[in-house]
Amino acid sequence: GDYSKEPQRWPLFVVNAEQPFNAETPPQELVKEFFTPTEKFYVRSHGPAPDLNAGQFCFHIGGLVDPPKAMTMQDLQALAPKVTVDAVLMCAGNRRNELKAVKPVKGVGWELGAIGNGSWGGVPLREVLRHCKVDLDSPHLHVEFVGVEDCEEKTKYGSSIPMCKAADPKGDVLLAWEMNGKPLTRDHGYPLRVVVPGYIGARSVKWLKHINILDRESVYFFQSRDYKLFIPSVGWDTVEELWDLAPALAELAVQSAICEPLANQVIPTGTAATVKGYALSNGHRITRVDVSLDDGANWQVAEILHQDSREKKGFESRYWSWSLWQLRVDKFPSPCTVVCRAWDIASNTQPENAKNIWNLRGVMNNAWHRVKVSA
Ligand code: MTE
Ligand code: MO
Repeated sequence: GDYSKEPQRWPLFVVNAEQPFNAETPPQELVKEFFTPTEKFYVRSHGPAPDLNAGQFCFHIGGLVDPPKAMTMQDLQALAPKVTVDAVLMCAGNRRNELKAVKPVKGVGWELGAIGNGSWGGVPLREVLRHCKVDLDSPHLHVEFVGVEDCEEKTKYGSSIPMCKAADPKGDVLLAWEMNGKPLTRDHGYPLRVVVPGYIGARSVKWLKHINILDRESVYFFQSRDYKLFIPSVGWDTVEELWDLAPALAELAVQSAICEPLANQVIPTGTAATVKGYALSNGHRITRVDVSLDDGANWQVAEILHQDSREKKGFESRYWSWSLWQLRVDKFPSPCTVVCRAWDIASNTQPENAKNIWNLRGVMNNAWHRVKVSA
């Protein structure tokens, strides 16, 4: 790939790979604001960042549509009123380094910052599908998205979601051209990307070029040979015949992490400090975040500071943003291990140990998050 025209980037990013660019937000920056500022929002790309011109851009809707259509940005913006959807994007590889610490895994290393909360502006995918007279009620159909760029995996970036998500008015899937009130930046998919709330970030295809209606899942690498979950006993020697049997990851699991204090931070014994972090689920409302200051022996309930408002949503199932939380501690019992775990409205909670959910691609780590604090 040609990396000579990459955009300017935020100097405080924790860069995990330069080419393609993979960078995460430092933990303490994540909990500063409910909406992650665009320039600080993690970037996960599989190839060079395309440099496209919105005025000349068009995308195509093909596959099981008759006739196939091409649309410009103007066509799209004229199709239906713009809506905004507030939603987290999180990479399935977020917190991969904790799995790596158990046993080596393949994939870009991430701490807990491959996540951000954005406000996305665009047109519901449902409106575009309806405009193309796609059968919205066919549960066997899948909607495939393909980006423009050539990935280091020697293929286009392609992925799909089931029609029942794509066409669901409560699924809030968006073809977005705005992020936090401004046009998308190059790193985040300018001029057009998909936003699939509640799903792993990999399904929110950037630099969207093709939408294909299929009667099967996408067979692109990122759907069929990546982003799948296996039992810890499966290694690279045994995985080959298992890829097609394992479902592609889609919905997120309940997740939370501690952003303050930082790992190995010094908090003098008996001084006051605040534990802060994020929590989210697959759209289910976060109902409780528990914090332990003694490695899980005793728990306290943290205060939820900010989450999607119920009045606005009117459902328990469209909390696509994260919840930010804190626990004020008057006298910190340092040295100690701080732990957090979240619960959602369906009483889903997180597994205790990363060891038991280790998998060879290092995805979907939502184990209790632990941070060691020194005295
Ligand atoms: N879309 C394209 N075209 N190319 C990519 O490399 N990466 C995916 C997804 N969409 C990717 C893509 C992955 S794995 C994630 S986690 C999110 O985009 C990251 O979105 P962001 O870089 O805007 O945070
Ligand atoms: Mo990702």
